[in-house]
Amino acid sequence: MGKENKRNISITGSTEFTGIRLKAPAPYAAGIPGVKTALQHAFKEMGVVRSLHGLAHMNQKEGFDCPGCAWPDPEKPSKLGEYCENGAKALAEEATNKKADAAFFARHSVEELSTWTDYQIGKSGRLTEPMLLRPGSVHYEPVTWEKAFSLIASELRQLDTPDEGVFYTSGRSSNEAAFLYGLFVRAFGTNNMPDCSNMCHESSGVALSQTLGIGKGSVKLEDFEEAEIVIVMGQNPGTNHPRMLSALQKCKENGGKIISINPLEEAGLIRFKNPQEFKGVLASGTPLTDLHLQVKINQDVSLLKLLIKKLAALDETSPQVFDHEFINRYTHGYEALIGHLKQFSEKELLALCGVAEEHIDRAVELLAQKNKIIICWAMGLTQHKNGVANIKECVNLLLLKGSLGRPGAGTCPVRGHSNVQGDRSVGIMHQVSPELNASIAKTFGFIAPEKEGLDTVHAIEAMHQGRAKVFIALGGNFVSAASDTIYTAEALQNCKLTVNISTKLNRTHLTAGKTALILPTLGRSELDRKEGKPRFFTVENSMGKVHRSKGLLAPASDQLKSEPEIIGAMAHAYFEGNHVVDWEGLSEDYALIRAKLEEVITSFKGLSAKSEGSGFYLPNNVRDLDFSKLPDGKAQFSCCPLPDHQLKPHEFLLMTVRSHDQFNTTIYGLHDRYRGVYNERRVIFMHPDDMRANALEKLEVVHLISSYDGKERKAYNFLVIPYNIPQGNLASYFPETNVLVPYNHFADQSHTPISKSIVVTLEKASHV
Ligand SMILES: Nc1nc2c(c(=O)[nH]1)N[C@H]1C(S)=C(S)[C@@H](COP(=O)(O)OP(=O)(O)OC[C@H]3O[C@@H](n4cnc5c(=O)[nH]c(N)nc54)[C@H](O)[C@@H]3O)O[C@H]1N2
Ligand SMILES: Nc1nc2c(c(=O)[nH]1)N[C@H]1C(S)=C(S)[C@@H](COP(=O)(O)OP(=O)(O)OC[C@H]3O[C@@H](n4cnc5c(=O)[nH]c(N)nc54)[C@H](O)[C@@H]3O)O[C@H]1N2
Ligand code: SF4
Ligand SMILES: [Mo]
Repeated sequence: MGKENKRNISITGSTEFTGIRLKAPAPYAAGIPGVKTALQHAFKEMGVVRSLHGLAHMNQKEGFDCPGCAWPDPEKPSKLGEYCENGAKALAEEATNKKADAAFFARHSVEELSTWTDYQIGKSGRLTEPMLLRPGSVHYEPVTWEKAFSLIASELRQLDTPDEGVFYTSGRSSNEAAFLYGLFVRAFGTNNMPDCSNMCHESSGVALSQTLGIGKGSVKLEDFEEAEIVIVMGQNPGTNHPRMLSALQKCKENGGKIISINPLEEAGLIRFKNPQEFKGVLASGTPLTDLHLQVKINQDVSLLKLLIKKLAALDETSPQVFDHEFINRYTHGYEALIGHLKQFSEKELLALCGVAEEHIDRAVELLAQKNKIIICWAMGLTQHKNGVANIKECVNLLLLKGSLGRPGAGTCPVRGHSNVQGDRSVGIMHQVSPELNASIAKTFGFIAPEKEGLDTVHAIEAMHQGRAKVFIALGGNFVSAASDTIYTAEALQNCKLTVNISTKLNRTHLTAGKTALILPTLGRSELDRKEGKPRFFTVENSMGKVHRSKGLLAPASDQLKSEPEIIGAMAHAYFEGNHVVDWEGLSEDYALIRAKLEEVITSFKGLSAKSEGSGFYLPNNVRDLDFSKLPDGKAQFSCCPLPDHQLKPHEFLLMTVRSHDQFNTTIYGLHDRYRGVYNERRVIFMHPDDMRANALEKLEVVHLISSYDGKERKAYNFLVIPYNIPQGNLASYFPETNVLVPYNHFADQSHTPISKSIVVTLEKASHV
């Protein structure tokens, strides 16, 4: 805990059990239970009228973009409703009628709140007015907006260098808010802009930029209708991107095949009952996965190398297996890749990946015949030490098959937060972009800093070591989302000031710096009005399409400010009106922000007009097969080493995943319906043979221990559940297990924490 911070804060909250019930894992996704759960959540939090009003406008052209994930809306949204169970839950969470107001904070101290579970904290309701936590105090108290902004300005001015400030962003902010925030941080003088991407798809961004010249995916939604094969790797769409199942369903209906690659057999990938269709609710639904490759955790590179090696052998006898015309014309490094593969024996790769050879051969047979292939992936590939290599190996396969830049084929990194991709596009990044800086200088007349800033893991270290002293977050829940919870909490508590611009209370408000502010803001779904006129903003979906979003529900409180208003006022207070940018003017007029955004980032040219209706696609060089920015002007093959895990006996690889009832650190409920776990989150999924070998009974209580660089980290109280998972592998939920992830172990190049391959041992609770 920080030296001057004497508050007695529980970092992890309660570790008590909540009363587990187990059932068999679900045989299908969505259907009637999906609709029922969606409406139950919405009605309970928002009441019937507000729920129906909100849901009817979500993902509709004149409405607001779902605050859930980044999956795109179809061209013609259904009048029946264009949302899924989790979209409804996300809305219910945001548009709840409950309030965490001044009376709430007077009743509950931060010390008391810190002992609550994340579920209890989240259920306290919407933040309604700015709140201040004074040094030494344990109660947040109301503060005026004016005082809050002048406090921030004064703390920022007292820093020895702008690099002592850290400015985090979570991916729910609009393009307009994120652009303004990035502009302010650069005008302030630092590139310390860690963001949730650093913990998420950063590995995808790095791998795709290096191999294909753009850090984003290449497919459009309609490509799923034409794809012959869709590979879904390291992703659980049934829970995290539910409407992706409709796209997979269309692919199947058109004769496509689906291969899933995952240590778990996720229910959402087995069978789908589309609740938007009459037949989907009543009949047995669509079987989705044709072939499941049950890979061991972090052995995707071994698996992909094996598939490619076998395909290469077939290609020697029938050279149409690979697309040689494409390879010759568009790629670099083919010979090197084929040479590199000779280092590995099929037997070795087979043993490493743990998949049955007959399944591998079936996959090879399917892939050999087809060349319209889409690979979709998410956190199961990115959150490993070799996260970047995982994705480069996917690119290798697509390049060999010529599966890029043609209909029905391409890369599909499925993004998490609803505007995480847009935030990056408009300048939220810790790296320096000379083009962006030049554009800023031209448009605004100030010089943006040229020193690379801190990403998430390095920002934590800097705050812990006292090199950074003010932490400001535009959304998110930093302490629970980041790795090494206790170390990260200490880092925040070390700060002189922590500021959270938030919609809901979360643990980061409690692991506060010496002084802390909560600045409550409008959510996506809420009516944002200026002088009586409703305003809209823009977002970018997972497939690079930018469109408008306009909230319509009555705001949680009349004291809320929009994100651009908060950022503008903060900047205005800091510069005291002495700056080349008219911060106040910009923050009030989103059209003006858009006009400047178009000027600074040329791919957004025409934003104001083109974002109308279903929006517009940003340029994408892979779609045009233009690799001119890469070495040789070609797409790059990569020769990636195998992952290196030397596990000792009794050590396991643990992946930290999402339950069906959470959105990241927001816990909607305590069930994980598709995996058959009810009313409990402190569970650990384990292979029955591993349980026997370790003399563990079903529902026995264990503690999880990770040990890196001689430091032991412990997560207490987990119930063992026998599950269909590869031997030597374990699964549990985040954020409860983030205490185990060492902050200084992360992916090469992308610095994404290793949240999906943590080496752990188990300790029986009774032994303590
Ligand atoms: N309802 C809901 N929707 C969400 C979110 C949420 O929390 N709740 N979060 C949003 C965000 S920010 C994101 S980034 C996405 C996350 O979406 P996902 O990436 O689907 O989320 P995870 O639960 O982390 O699931 C990872 C999947 O990868 C598998 N996996 C783990 N390790 C490996 C591996 O080594 N190899 C392979 N092949 N598979 C592996 C796991 O079994 C699991 O199925 O979802 C977004 N949408
Ligand atoms: N172990 C482990 N750790 C992980 C992951 C994992 O798979 N395993 N996944 C990682 C991933 S992929 C991600 S993206 C990060 C997520 O990291 P974050 O984005 O930091 O976390 P969230 O839980 O999404 O943030 C929720 C909070 O955002 C605020 N909020 C919600 N909507 C809005 C809004 O419209 N505006 C503002 N200003 N605030 C809002 C609310 O106050 C809410 O409490 O976590 C990462 N951490
Ligand atoms: S798939 Fe994602 S964006 Fe679409 S409704 Fe569901 S949660 Fe919202
Ligand atoms: Mo994410």
